[in-house]
Amino acid sequence: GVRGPTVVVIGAGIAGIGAAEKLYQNGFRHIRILEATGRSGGRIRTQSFAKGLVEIGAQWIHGPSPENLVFQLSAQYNLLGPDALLEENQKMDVGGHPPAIPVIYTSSGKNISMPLVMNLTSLYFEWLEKARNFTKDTCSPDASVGSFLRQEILRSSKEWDKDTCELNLAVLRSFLNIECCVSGTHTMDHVALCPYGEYTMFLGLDCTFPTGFESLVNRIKANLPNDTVILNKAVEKIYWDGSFQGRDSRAYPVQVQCEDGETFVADHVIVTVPLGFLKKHADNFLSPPLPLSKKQAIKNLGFGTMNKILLEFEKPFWEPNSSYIQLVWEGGSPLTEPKKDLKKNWMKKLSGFVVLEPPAQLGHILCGFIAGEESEYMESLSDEEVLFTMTSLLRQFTGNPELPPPISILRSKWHSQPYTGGSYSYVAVGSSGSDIDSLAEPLPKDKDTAKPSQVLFAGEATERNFYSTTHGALMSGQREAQRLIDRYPELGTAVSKAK
Ligand code: 6YU
Repeated sequence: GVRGPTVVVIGAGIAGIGAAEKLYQNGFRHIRILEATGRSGGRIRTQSFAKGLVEIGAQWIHGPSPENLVFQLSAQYNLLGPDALLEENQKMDVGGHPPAIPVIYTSSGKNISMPLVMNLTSLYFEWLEKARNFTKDTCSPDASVGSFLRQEILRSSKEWDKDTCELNLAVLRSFLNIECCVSGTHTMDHVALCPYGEYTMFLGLDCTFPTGFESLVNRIKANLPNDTVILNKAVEKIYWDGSFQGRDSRAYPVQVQCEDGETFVADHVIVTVPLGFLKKHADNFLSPPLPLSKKQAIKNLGFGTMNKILLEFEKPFWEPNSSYIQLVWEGGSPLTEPKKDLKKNWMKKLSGFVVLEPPAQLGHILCGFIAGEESEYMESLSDEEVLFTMTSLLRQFTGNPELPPPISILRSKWHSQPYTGGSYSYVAVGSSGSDIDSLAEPLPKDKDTAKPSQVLFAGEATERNFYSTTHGALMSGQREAQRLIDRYPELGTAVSKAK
């Protein structure tokens, strides 16, 4: 026919915007992005706070080096500061954790010696490295990263005398609280051991965006015609394989139905909704329904919560040049799970505070990180309650009962966002990397050459080696765009002729 293919993209996060842009650059001219909320960017979200900008979602480019698509584009669009562009920083191997030396605060205000912390840190990193070396042939399918770490801790703890042991365990508990933030999970006991090493890290010292992470999304979006993204258009159901009424069903195989009743027909739809949304709606989101393999992948893969608590202070109480304040609760241990009474204990899951730079521009801001059920509980509290708890906590840890409270607070609440339902995905015990591949599989399967795929799946959770990141999300969007581009070679030819 003469009309070019019509593509509907669901979700205006970086996966959706990235997919649309790649299609557009390859000659596709009928593209719509339907976004449920009133903004694009999804889990990339920059907001004004204090005297500057802060990130409510993604914060760092993890592994900013030339292989990383997010780094590539951000550098190309001039969105990075001078440090990020230094070649030596792009070559740095930080193993997924920035090499910041933390300032440690303990719940009794007791000092922990630096050598003790350094020793434990290097032990802990050795264990994490070991955890990444398992494969499905070398470990039991129900093993978790948590159970593995516990075993290593138990082994080492036999060599510690009683006093050191208690303190070491308390410090290791706080490392685990950080790890829960990194994996976006309630406990590392939920994170599968065998596939842990499939997650791949690029070289490079993590960096941030002086003008906000969202400036990258806006820059990519600017390459699309103005009316491509339709906001406040939540999709309720996808009818595919011509399974809908009306004359359009003869011309188009897919119809997308929105919550407000509006419908859009398409040749292809790219679904980029978060795994957290799919977990709630997998049964009714498609007609015909999702195949069993996909439903199982959606159920079994992990999608937890990690939130930020941003606090602005009139004056910093921390030492100048501190970059990370780590909280150690004495009496805590990685060998036992924290107490269940969330009202009383939720704040003990807080792993610590990143000191946001540059202070001159921003004001004095600490960004707290908290994962799991405690983080979800925190979402149910009021700003006043959280501010009050943070003030008491900091007074306790600094040993200064007069410490002035923060002058303002801003929090993320990713678990309660109906179109997100958490922070990011992980490979949970009971699932494996092949579940990620099932999730990414288009419908009908691509191999069936008679029928081009109608429903394609992208988003952070569909990238087997780069899930939970912005670059993984962007790669997934481009991957699905490429799948369609390969189907319409004539469009690409038209573009290169026009050039
Ligand atoms: C990164 C980082 N980072 C912190 C926090 C969070 C995340 N990430 P989107 O959700 O963006 O878009 C989907 C859209 O669909 C959305 O707009 C919806 O509204 C819409 N939608 C849903 N339903 C719909 C419907 N029915 N109809 C229409 N529209 C609908 N990544 O690179 N650096 O520092 C962080 C961080 C608090 C919440 C992060 C970070 C994750 C990224 O933000 C995320 O992956 C992408 O933005 C997702 O893009 P998308 O397009 O797929 O979905 C070993 C090992 C361990 C593994 N983990 C290690 C890495 C640790 C991850 N880092 C986390 C750290 C921080 C601080």
